[in-house]
Amino acid sequence: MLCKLCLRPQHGSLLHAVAKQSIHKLASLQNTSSLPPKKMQSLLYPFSELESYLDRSVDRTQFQLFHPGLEDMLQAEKLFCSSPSHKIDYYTSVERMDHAPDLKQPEVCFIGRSNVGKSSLIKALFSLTPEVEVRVSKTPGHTKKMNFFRLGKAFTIVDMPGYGHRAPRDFVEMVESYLYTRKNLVRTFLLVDGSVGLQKADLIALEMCEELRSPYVMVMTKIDKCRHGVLLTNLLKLQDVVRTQTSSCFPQPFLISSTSLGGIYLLRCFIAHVTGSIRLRDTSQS
Ligand SMILES: Nc1nc2c(ncn2[C@@H]2O[C@H](COP(=O)(O)OP(=O)(O)OP(=O)(O)O)[C@@H](O)[C@H]2O)c(=O)[nH]1
Ligand SMILES: [Mg+2]
Repeated sequence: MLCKLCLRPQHGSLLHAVAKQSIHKLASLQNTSSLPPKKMQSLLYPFSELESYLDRSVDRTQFQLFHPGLEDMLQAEKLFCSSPSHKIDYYTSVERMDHAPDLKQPEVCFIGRSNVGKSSLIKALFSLTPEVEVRVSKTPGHTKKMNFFRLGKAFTIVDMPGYGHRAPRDFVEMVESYLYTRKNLVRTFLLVDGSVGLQKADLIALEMCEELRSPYVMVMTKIDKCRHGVLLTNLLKLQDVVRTQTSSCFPQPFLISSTSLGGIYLLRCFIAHVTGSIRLRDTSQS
């Protein structure tokens, strides 16, 4: 029998499938436990690596408000593993809000400039289920539609087209009307490129989120791409804007690398928490 994808004998097709869907070696928390403690700590809590560069006078609390333990993160991780009773799948893509699926479960969405790493981040969240296809690209403006992914009956994740360079023509129509009207939306994640820091377009998006008055969270992406000093400077500037210019934004920005998976376990746990899918052991940390 021939594989439909590569027209090789079936054992070849199996190899093809395995190669195409290979799991990142650090996709699960269990695999990170074999790492040296300091490395594991920085993958789980990326801020810990930057902390030593901070002046003693800087208050660290705002950077560690959400600081769950390993057990909470393990509980959250289960929601990102597909099983017969908890199927994770791509559901649909739409260009217009009136075509959006009528889903009842809580929803979270990812917005940000084109190329900031929205689709890559979602792909990293789904690194335990590589069969769920999330398309990423070097070319800005790749995601043209709103893409819905279901995690069983627990919650939905929505990947949005980016704003800025090569954004789809009807971006505003599509994304703004989603943000203004989506009833089951519980959190918006606004992504900023950690290696370049806040840009003018990001501040416009931030203003829009403020206008909406619904809860949102800042995420710094691509933290593997720049030196610690640059990242820390960009993080402090962002945190300052969040502290002084926002009222609906969660005070703690999340740090993410979709390449190393740094910060992914913490973000999985936060999503599971805000969608009401897990109960944290120590609620003082939420
Ligand atoms: N080094 C590094 N590169 C990243 C990271 N996240 C994304 N990238 C790269 O950034 C580029 C854009 O990534 P996408 O995830 O497609 O960006 P997007 O925000 O979905 O872009 P649009 O769909 O165009 O809005 C790709 O070349 C990714 O490989 C990261 O954490 N680290
Ligand atoms: Mg995309």
